[in-house]
Amino acid sequence: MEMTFRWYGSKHDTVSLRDIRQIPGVTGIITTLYDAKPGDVWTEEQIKAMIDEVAASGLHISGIESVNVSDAIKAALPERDEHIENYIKTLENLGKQGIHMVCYNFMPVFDWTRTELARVRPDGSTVSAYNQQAIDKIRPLEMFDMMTPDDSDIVLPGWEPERMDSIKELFEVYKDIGEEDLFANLKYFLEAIMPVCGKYDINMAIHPDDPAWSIFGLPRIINSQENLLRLIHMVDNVHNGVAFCTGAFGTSLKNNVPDTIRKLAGRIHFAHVRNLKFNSQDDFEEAAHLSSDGSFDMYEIMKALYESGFDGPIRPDHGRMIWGEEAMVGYGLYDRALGAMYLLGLWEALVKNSAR
Ligand code: DNO
Repeated sequence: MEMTFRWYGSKHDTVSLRDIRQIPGVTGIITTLYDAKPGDVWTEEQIKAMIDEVAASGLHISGIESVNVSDAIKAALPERDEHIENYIKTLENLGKQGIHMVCYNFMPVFDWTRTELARVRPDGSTVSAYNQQAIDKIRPLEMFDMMTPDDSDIVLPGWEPERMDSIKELFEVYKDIGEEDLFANLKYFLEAIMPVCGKYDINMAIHPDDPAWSIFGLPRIINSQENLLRLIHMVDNVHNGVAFCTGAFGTSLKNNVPDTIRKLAGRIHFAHVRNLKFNSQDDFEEAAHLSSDGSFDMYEIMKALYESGFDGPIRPDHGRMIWGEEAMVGYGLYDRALGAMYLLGLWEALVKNSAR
């Protein structure tokens, strides 16, 4: 296990590599070419520049989150094969530069979705939150207003405006695509990229849908234990794995988080570990990483990762805004640093206990 931290690059992030370097135990950075669009080829020069910038701070890149998969690939549009070719070239260039983990998602149109970006918690911190009734009341286009912080030009990851230019057409495209079609398109994509992943030893890590159910009638498939097992078996190659996000997968109270981690042993290549506080199945908010601040048993989650032999990068996720920090929602420095410390503490106890 390596403790890592997500960083959006010096152009976009309020958190610096220097700040991250000072969090005890954090050695790896998870980042992306933030200005690349889904379907683009990432050149070796671009990748090298990113690697060098991180290395200069005494840290290293532990993986990419994300190389985004275009809707042309997800929906099998005419440009699909061209975009897959480009994805393969990107993987090849990443592999040549020594990067071995790539996170992606297969959610149509929208990435992670929240209905509030700054709900105030009893301790005065603010967090993002989800309320199903709020979603049921709005049209998909209005999602952008919800995911755009009021008083800043910060763009949330997954909600880059240019990705949303063709939203109306995309809804038309997905009208006829059901879950089985989406599974078939995912299989097609994975089968095409497995050879390059084998050649460069790149572990693909799919991120679960957040929330773990269909919104606005769009199909979603990476949302239950059954479907995650189906995913790893349908392309039964160790490089076809999961970015296990406790907060995304755990949005559905039907999902047993530790049990699913154990069942996916050997195929979890990346872990996002965070806590959620449920007010009901239809209303939840982010919490501090500490078990008692939310609804999850974080010790059981870390124990399941430890006992199933998890050996990849792990990162804290969706921190609260605390101590007056202004940053990208969920991605400030302070609460994620606290989260990293807590997760490292749990891990140290697990290691020492099992050695005895
Ligand atoms: C949100 C993130 C997601 C995730 C992508 C992976 O905070 O966890 O945007 O990075 O779904 O492709």
